[in-house]
Amino acid sequence: MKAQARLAGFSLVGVARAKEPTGHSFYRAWIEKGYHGTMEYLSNSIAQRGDLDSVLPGVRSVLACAMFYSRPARQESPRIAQYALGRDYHKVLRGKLRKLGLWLESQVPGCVTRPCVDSAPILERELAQNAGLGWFGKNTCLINSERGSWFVLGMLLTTAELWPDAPAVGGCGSCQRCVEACPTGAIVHEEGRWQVDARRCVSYLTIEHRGGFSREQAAWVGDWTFGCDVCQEVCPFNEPRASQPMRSPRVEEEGLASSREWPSVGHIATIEEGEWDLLTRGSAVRRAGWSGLQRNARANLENAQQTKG
Ligand code: B12
Ligand code: SF4
Repeated sequence: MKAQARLAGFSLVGVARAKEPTGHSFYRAWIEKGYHGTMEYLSNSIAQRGDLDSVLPGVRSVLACAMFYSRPARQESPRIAQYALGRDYHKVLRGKLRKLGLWLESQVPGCVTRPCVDSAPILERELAQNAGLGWFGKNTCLINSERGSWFVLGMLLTTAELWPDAPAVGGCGSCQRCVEACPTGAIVHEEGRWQVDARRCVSYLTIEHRGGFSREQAAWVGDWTFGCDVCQEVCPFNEPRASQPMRSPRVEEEGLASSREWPSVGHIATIEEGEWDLLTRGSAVRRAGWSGLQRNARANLENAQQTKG
């Protein structure tokens, strides 16, 4: 199964038992504090996220897969998070997981599989940690000790019993680079755990937040037009290493790494709906919506003006 997943282009692959997540009470407390902002799909699915059986009845195992997407150069203007520069990873990963699922179903007659990339109510990072892929950093990203955190995750849930891996162990030690570099102070330490108050997170504001920005929110966004990579850029585990490529082998041919041509921030601030539609087709950037992307670019322009003034 793992060999098949590697052939499909995944760099990290592991198996976790489908058990009740230990971080579920933490998840609930995070929601109760309102840290999810307006992401109602998170607050509407608290119970489901503690019960994998509600996503796939009879589930026994989870195949956790990671694909790396790091690029040689960042996209500066418009400033867009690296994961979103190529083809929408949801589509790329889901297609691969679906094929892996069909393969497993052919090997284990009667078993059922379900591919999940973000959309299903599951705690992907905890499952991936249990499958040995990486551990939770202070920025809450999953970090692999050898290869860093520039990866996206996909899960294949299955009723088949697969041999589980050992959970990943590791930690940031005394390093606080991400906490200090976060432009909005979104990474906080409460109840003995590091967590992200999404309401202050630039990634949330530019991707998930709906409606206009308050003055404070507009200033927080800075020059980011979509997403934010700051807490990963400063992470020492993400320093490029010759021995460990920061991209998965199939990333280029899948289009996950290829950049499209982005118009200027000024252009995006007033982009027509039809042009936005063409520009963001098949891209994760579409998630911000037409008015959301315009709003982000307008905030970028205002912030640039203020810096000049
Ligand atoms: C909502 C969401 C967001 C929100 C909230 C982020 C957050 N930190 O929670 C926002 C919009 C801000 C966001 C931003 C980003 N996201 Co996001 N996001 C998600 C999503 C859909 C749910 C995450 C969630 O449940 N959050 C709630 C909090 C409470 O959960 P948590 O932080 O995972 O908390 C767990 C741990 O704290 C754990 N825990 C704590 N201590 C301990 C101890 C032990 C022993 C154990 C077992 C567990 C444990 O318990 C909690 C529950 O499991 C996941 C996909 C998914 N379905 O999981 C992607 C996901 C986490 N995001 C991802 C990415 C790539 C990003 C960005 C990097 C994108 C960008 N460049 O802009 C940023 C990173 C910002 C950051 N520092 O977190 C990737 C992460 C890959 C990785 N290497 O970690 C995921 C997995 C999507 C994917 N399929 O690849 N995201
Ligand atoms: S993504 Fe940006 S704003 Fe969000 S926690 Fe990381 S550094 Fe802070």
